[in-house]
Amino acid sequence: MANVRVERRGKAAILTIDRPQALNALDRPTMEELRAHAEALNQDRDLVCVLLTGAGEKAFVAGADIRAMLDLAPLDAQAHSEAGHALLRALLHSPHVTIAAINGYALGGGLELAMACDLRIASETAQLGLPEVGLGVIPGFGGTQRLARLIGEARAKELMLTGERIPAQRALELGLLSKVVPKDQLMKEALALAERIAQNGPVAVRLAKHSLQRGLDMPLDAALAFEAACFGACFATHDQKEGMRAFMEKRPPKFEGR
Ligand code: DAK
Repeated sequence: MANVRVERRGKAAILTIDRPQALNALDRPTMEELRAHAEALNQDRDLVCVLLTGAGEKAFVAGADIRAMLDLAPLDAQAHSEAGHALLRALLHSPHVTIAAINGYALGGGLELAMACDLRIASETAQLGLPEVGLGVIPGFGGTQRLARLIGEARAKELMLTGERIPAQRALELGLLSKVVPKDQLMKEALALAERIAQNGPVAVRLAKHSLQRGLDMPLDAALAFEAACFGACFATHDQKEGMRAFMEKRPPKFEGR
């Protein structure tokens, strides 16, 4: 049975994780399905944004599937981990802007999945946390690294070492979310954000993301050199000429994504 649904809305695609019986927890088939969809969408040059959300009102993703992990043998756990990393790579290296629309619990692997997205907006009823230490494991899906990069070392350590859940409003204050909205507005707001991004030059959006994302893993000097190269690449595009000409001619630009 399919655990992930895909819908197109203009320049955006919505991936919905749909395993309500386990609060959308990620078992191996779901991770693989999600990766396959993400990889296919990565090839689609008409898209600008990919939204990720959970089915139902209760959960975005309540973590990796604990039942499925309980009795894993070490080699199976390794394969499980590799499947997880392949999924993260598909999201992290996406040419599109990835937006997590967090509609409920985003716990453990669920929060890690959301943190692998470029942007996160949540409904005011969402709760976020990394409860792994309470299960005798550590966050192994990027959580020990990405949370600190997003909200700073001290706050990340507090969240991760207590394993506590925090409400969306607190996550907003910490800088983990960019917006919190009433739950019936979540998809509307996420799609509006996607639409706003899609009005810009598609190549510039892709290169801006690429420059920021790759630059985070480099020393500042190298990152600035990379930024300069990406800036230069913009000047090989039709959209740079069009964007600047449209400004001079006081009209809206007609971007072509080339
Ligand atoms: N796994 C499996 N089933 C889950 C689940 C999960 N993470 N979360 C919920 N469920 C299931 C429950 O077992 C229950 O099933 P039945 O008993 O009805 O069969 C059903 O969903 C409804 O859940 P509850 O009855 O518990 O609902 P409540 O409203 O009372 O509580 C809750 C909601 C979200 C607070 C609670 O369900 C909960 O605490 N869930 C577990 C949250 C959690 O600890 N998540 C972290 C899991 S560890 C990696 C990849 C990923 C990871 C690590 C490495 N690699 C690639 C290396 C990630 C690890 C984790 O995420």
